[in-house]
Amino acid sequence: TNLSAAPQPQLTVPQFKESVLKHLHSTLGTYEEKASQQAWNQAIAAAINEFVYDGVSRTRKTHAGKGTRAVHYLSLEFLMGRLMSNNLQNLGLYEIADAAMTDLGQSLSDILEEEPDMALGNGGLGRLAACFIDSMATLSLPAIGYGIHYEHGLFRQEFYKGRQVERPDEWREFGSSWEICRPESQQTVKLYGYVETVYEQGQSRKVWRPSRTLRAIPWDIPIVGYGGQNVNILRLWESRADKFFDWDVFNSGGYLDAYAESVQAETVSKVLYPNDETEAGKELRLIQQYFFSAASIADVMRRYKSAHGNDLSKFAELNAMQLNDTHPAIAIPELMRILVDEEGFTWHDAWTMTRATFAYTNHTLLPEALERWPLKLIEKVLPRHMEIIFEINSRFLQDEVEAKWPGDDAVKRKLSIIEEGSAQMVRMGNLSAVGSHTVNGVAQIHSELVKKDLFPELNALWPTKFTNVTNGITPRRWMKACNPRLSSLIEKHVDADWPRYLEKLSGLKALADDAAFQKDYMAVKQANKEDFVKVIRELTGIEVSADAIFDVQIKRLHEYKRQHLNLLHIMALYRRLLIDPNYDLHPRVFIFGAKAAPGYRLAKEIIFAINKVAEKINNDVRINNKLKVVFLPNYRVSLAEKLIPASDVSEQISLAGKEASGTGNMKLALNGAITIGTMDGANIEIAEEAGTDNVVIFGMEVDDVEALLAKGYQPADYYRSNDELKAVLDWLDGDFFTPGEPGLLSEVKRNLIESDSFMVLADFEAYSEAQKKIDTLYRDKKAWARAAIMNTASLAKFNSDRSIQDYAENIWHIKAVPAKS
Ligand code: 26W
Repeated sequence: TNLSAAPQPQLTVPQFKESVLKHLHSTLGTYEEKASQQAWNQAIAAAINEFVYDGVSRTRKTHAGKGTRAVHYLSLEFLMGRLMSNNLQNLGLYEIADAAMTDLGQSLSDILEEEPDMALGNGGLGRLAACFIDSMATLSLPAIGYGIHYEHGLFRQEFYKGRQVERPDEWREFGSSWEICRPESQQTVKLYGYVETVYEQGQSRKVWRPSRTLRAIPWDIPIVGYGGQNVNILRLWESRADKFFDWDVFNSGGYLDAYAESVQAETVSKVLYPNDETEAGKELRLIQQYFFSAASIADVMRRYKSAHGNDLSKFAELNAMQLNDTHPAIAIPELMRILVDEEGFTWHDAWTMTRATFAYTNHTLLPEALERWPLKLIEKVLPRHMEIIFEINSRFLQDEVEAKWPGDDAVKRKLSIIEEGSAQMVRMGNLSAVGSHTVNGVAQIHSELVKKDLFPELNALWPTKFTNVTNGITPRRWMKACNPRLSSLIEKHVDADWPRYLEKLSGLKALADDAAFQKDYMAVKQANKEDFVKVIRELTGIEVSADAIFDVQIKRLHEYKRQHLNLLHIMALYRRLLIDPNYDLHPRVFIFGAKAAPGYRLAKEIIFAINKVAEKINNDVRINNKLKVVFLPNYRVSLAEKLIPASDVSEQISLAGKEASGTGNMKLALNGAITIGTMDGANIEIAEEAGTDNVVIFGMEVDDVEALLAKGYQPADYYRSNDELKAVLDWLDGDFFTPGEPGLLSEVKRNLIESDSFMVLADFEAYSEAQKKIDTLYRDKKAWARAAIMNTASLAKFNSDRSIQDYAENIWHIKAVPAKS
């Protein structure tokens, strides 16, 4: 086998030890006997950074003045998690560091736990951006990620009497080892004010007179590609006041007033909005979007001009910008403003350049998640941008829509970037689609629905604009680093460069029926589960057995994801066990991890219901430990890395048509969990790749959902006609799960019977049958092992390197530029 492609360590154990001690002494100002775990962590980071920074410089030098097209990935979220073990793995230093720390009488794995997660994202979209920048660096692509340097990332979740409580996330309280501040690259961002028309030489032009200025300070996070050849940058902008302290006000005695402006300016990058899939329409959020879009474009401009001078004619040729959903869509009128107002381009030329620069990824079809901003708000905060949006819209409607559908006002109303109504709104999805050369969805079915349901007319207008790029995950973090046992086993059978070329795992297919390999593979799963039993004990005090099936649903809490379908089935199992203590059930542990948006009432009620049902079941001696329910608090990247390798069953049970892709489904399947899922998002493609025998698919498909909706969905019919379903729903009404306090869980029941927007009741029976198949399959040890191995062996398609290769070739048109050694 070819072992050469695995990253080669660039120093020995004694050298690494020496470096860590050097930094402990001269960077941290402490010594072996005194150092805290945190100090050790920082010293190791400093030792690693010697390589990382070298890579940053080599990559920069390689790109400087090279004149190759680069991509700029604009995202309001980057859910990075921890960086240390990943950086060690990608530099080929993990084993070296492990041995060095053991020599020093320390435990590397304990020290790794000191690192707080960088939780600068909500869920799927943010984690996707993090996997993507790993792949861009690994593929040696000239690429920069741009985002916001939030002081507080996604809230920390606690449970109090079963209810979610949000606490501030303090990831940077004591600084962060990985970021480099680059004050020399700061930018200013302007806001508010008015637009003036200036007449000179018989010509008129528009001049924006902003009334506020923010400073944008860049913090760079180095992104180490696998093998360490290229090190790219994630550039996160922090907001500061232009003049952070008003001395005149201070001298006249207004000490607190003197700080007022800086406090206001700093709120812009203060906190990540914790909403996943609902648009709140808050002024500060719009300012966040503009702040980082404008700073990023200014940064790209500055870099272009320093390399190529003031002639911008090659700007679009050399720069691609990807919009991660519509959150940075305001970048489109911002680039137009710079080209037309500041650089003197004609509208036509500026528009050609802008469209050649931007591409847009859609991540959701849920109407409540499609961003719409009140026109009045944009007018107030960004008056010139509002004018530009009007101009983009009127030209689009007159030149393109009118040409295709002459005289059709209905289609104009539907396609207009401005939505008419009592309050006019700007549709950011329409703006993004009109201003981009390519629009993509994130899984095959989702991309089809983008064309068919979201933008059917735009697709008719521009049939080649819409495309698909199925999501992916980085196998470095989601296998190599998080599942060392399975990685070692894999390495005994396939080439060592599998983390780069995941298709090499298909070599394992030949071993899927091999008794010895099955035994080794399942022993890895068992050991991972035994480790996780301890995690569950530490986090919740609940005792579970590693011999039970670990059935896992980890994702944001949302009705469309249907955690409550899972709950109803758990209650049904519990009821069967109470009715018949001999009910034949393989012991099962249902594990949940999920945060709810703080303002999402029903989501919080579902968390509460799961916690109350869990409490009752976990303490009921009658069921003989056959059933346990664990809701892990504060689900996050670092917890996912521990849980996924220990999972047997992957719950992917969204209502068909609603989950754009899902990426947790890929992580779990790669690590050998069997999917129980609907024909939705990437589940469909996972079933295709792993084989339909190796996943359990159930429930309505998109067509069935549409048909049921057309016929008129009556959830109460299902309630009345299914005795078990009726019994478990009625159970929520009494005080069985909330002793002495009847009715606390009634809202969940009421919602399901009266509205059930995501058809939980309609899919209950099919789900219940699918769960029986899981139970039966698990008892057949060989069949289960085979199916799990087939999943691990077949997931190459979901390597985020493949997704990024696809973007690079078909959307960005950029090529690899490997950094010189
Ligand atoms: C403005 C409020 C808001 C905030 C975030 C609306 C929508 C979002 C995101 C688009 C939500 C999100 O994370 N979507 C998920 O994106 C993943 C990556 O493509 C997909 O795998 C998930 O299916 C999709 O729900």
